[in-house]
Amino acid sequence: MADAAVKEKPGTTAAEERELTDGFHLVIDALKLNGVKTIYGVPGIPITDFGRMAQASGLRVLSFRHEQNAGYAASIAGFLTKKPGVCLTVSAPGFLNGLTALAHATTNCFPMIQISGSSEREIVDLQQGDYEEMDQLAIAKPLCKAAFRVLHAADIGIGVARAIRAAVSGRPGGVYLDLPAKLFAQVMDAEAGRKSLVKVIDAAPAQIPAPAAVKRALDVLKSAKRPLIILGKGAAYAQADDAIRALVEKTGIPFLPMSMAKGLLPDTHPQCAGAARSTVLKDSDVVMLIGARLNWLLSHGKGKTWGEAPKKFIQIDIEPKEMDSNVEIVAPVVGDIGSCVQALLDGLGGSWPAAPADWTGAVAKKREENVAKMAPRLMNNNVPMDYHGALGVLRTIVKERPDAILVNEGANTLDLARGIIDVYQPRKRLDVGTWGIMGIGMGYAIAAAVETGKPVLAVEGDSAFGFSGMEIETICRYKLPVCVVIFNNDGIYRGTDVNPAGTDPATTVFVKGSRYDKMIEAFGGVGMNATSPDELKRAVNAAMDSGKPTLINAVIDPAAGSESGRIGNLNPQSKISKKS
Ligand SMILES: Cc1ncc(C[n+]2csc(CCOP(=O)(O)OP(=O)(O)O)c2C)c(N)n1
Ligand SMILES: [Mg+2]
Repeated sequence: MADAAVKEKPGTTAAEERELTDGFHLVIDALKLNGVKTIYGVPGIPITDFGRMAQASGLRVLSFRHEQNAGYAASIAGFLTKKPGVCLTVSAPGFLNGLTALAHATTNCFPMIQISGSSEREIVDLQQGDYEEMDQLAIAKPLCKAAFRVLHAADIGIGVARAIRAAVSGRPGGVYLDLPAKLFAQVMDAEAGRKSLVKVIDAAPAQIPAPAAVKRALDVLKSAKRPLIILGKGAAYAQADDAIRALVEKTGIPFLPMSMAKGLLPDTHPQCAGAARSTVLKDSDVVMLIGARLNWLLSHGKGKTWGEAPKKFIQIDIEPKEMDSNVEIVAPVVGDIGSCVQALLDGLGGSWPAAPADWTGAVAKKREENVAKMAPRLMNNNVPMDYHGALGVLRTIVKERPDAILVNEGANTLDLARGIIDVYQPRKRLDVGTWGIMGIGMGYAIAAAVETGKPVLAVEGDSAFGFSGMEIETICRYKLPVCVVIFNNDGIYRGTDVNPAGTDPATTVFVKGSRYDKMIEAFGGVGMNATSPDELKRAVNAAMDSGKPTLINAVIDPAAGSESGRIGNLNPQSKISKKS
């Protein structure tokens, strides 16, 4: 579909051109005025020229191969920067492709704005069959935090401002901004246009917790015999790293980081209870949640995981509705994480009693036992590789390169990497998040490299990689320092399943012995095949040293994984053993 190129209009003088502006330029000016620097998207009608003009104006416009990956990139850009990541899509199909990522951003509380071109309102509303006809605003609405449509060029400034504020204020989330094709070409007086722009002031205002709520929380915490702090990705998002560390260290309470909160304090910190997870969840008596929700990832705060003993929950969250979502919260502290943690710190005073030594000692003992049990498995040099041998190598590499960003998805590849690879700095581990979604890999890797300038190590199940694999061309095109390691076990969970009917391959297996490394060579990247932990170590170190786009095919024993990784218990079970 060839779009019109940007051309000077015949018959207009330069002076006349200067006095006018249009929808294209107003959207660009509004985004730039509000500090947007990067747009992630896929071009096409009606936003091709918009992308060109945005790029010409100095915005970075990164073109992807599929909108979902551009959307995931925008979502994680939002997480990393506390500013809305912007994803740009074409009408109907492009819009829908991006929408999964927008819903994902909302679920994970990442600020993101999907800006989508859309077809002509008059025709869409009469359902007369326009090019890519769809009532996009109506479809987006239930899947995001807010959705807006702008019909007049004079409203672009306010529309962009509303989108930004909705995305980042309170609990962050995804926002949809619908821009029909006609809007882009609408012309208005340039001076009036400039005046119509809105610079959002204090887009995410601090939300200070009530002193009484802080005191209540501290009283509960003080009464604890076996306290535990759980850090969620909300805590990582807050960028209140020093205050959080001070609170943990001053109280001496063991802490458990959720997956994307790993590294807020190093996993090797003496108070880290990551390797004693089941013990601390079961045996704690007071649990303080900081930016973590009691959803499925924490077994809803009840049941076997949490043990028999009565438990009191303190919860720090910006969203009041989060309180009592699953179990009673005896001390809700509502406010932004930074303000809440600072208020708690201030309230500790100079004589806060250290967490009881019998409890911290028991947790430390359990942790050391578990770490010691794991250690020999991580040092194996088996061929074919198992997950532990391969991850043992990556664990050492991340320890030596703590500023690299680790992107991780898969089932076994995810669950085992989460447990094995220690993280040392905040916001260095990016993964499947609340939904356990496959497909975030390459989009996250691209945005992580672009937004932070740091090297990226993406550890991917072979199935997980397939969801966004074409973006290795994007990685090569923009010459990003991304090393992708594919844990190739010939399939989903395992590569050993057999279809009892003997016809097609089993549903969970792929082509055996695939060489994913060959794919990146097609785009000028470096491909390597690794069959042993030693080979894997050499290959990853070479890639990280070079900073060149690299894809390493790590051959994993097809029999090594388990069904659904660590969450096989969530699979429904058929009670009927055989159906004829
Ligand atoms: C969007 C999406 N589709 C499907 C799934 C179901 N699913 C969970 S893990 C997984 C792939 C696991 O295989 P792989 O990435 O190869 O990891 P392995 O366990 O083999 O190491 C799939 C398809 C999902 N989580 N998200
Ligand atoms: Mg696999």
